[in-house]
Amino acid sequence: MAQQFKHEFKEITDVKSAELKKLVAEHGTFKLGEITLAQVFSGMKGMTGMIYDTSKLDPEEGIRFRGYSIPELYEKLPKASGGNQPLPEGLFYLMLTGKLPDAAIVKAISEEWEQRAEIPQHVFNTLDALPLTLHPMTQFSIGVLAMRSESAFGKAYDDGIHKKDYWDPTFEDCMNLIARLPRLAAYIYRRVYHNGNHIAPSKGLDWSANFAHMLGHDSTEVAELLRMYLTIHADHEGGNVSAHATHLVGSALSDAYYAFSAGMNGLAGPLHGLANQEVIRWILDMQQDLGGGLPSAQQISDYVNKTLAEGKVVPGYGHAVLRKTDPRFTAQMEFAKKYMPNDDIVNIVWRVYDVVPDILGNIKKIQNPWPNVDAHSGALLLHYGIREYDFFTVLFGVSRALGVLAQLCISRAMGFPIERPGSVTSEGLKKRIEASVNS
Ligand code: HAX
Repeated sequence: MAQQFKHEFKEITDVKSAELKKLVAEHGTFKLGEITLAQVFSGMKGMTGMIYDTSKLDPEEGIRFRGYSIPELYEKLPKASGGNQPLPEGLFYLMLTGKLPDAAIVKAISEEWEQRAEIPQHVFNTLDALPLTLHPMTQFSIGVLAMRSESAFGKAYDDGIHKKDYWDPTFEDCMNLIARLPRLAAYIYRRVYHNGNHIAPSKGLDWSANFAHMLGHDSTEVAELLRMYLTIHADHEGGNVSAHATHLVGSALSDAYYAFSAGMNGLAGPLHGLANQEVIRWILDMQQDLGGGLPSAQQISDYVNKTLAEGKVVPGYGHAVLRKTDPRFTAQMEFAKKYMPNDDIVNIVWRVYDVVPDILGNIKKIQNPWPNVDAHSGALLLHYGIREYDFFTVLFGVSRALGVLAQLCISRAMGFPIERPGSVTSEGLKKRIEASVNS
């Protein structure tokens, strides 16, 4: 299957690549926008600076993967037998090829990843040498780098591979890495929180169900939760920190291990993926401060104002691009309504959602007062007893691999060049503006 799938990907990408090269040759001076000083100062917001095919984010509608919204994915992607959640294997195929998979392809990808999932012993030894107190995201990134001993691209490059063939070992590395991430993540989880009592992978399960099993959860509901979780976190167009970091590092012909590890170091920031642990920490702290139970709307409002007065952000709210409630938040809310409508923490999440947008919406500088993906995810995990919130960003990272590594395959196959934007010094900027004002 791998060979067939790989060649299908290459054929599709060759056609796209030829189209793109023609576009650039014929319309290379086409303007995609102008860059203002305010944009540069705001972290390059709204500046289009790369081609990224796997997904596109609309500020009002939210994410679309190859044109499909989350509700559309629910309708069109194959599901596990008896399940309602899309299988992330199918999303990977869609992101890579732009085509909707059928159940046979999804099953074949599950089987392929199962076969590729073995991790060399030295990776476990490396992890075992780390302090248990080291943040799981740091362990995850180190584990990914330790797996670089297996880099097909690194070896092929040393052996003098022709540049037209770079895509092939990149594809192999991405498939291997994705296949191994659940095992790596579960190893870290069991090592840190379950006395190193590890659980071996099981045969014949899909990628998410096997991950749930290795974490210590064999119920259908947790498998379904992970199928949903690993699907909705997979990609968020190219400009977010984890996607862009992976893309940037990959553009130097660093292999998938280097590039993905860089992306994970970005995901570990509290303004990005780490927000999922911060949300739960914030909710539990609030609950503790208030003596437990379900806080009232007024109590939540007071706690939000206290958080803001202390110069902190309200985690799980706001977004650099989105301007409405994140559809990934809504997908999780639907899941919770179905499986755990009476859960205490879930109900706090919903009550926070009733209160926070009004407060943040009244603060002029805040562009988006609505919840993002991280506002809900932790509550679902807590419900099933996965309470170690320091670990939550690792789960996000396993999912994010699908999007950023699909794009890495595409970028290599398209022969994208090294990224090298320009910069300006503060003094140089002042001089340029003075010269322009005085001219
Ligand atoms: N609470 C308090 N202040 C907030 C805020 C929030 N939730 N969201 C934005 N602001 C503040 C910003 O800190 C900024 O203040 P300063 O000018 O004083 O620095 C101001 O409002 C303008 O910010 P913005 O233009 O609305 O938003 P940015 O694009 O700068 O930042 C962030 C977007 C997501 C980083 C921001 O909304 C935030 O910090 N949110 C809380 C952390 C969070 O949930 N992060 C996860 C985002 C989704 C994601 O990547 N998931 O992985």
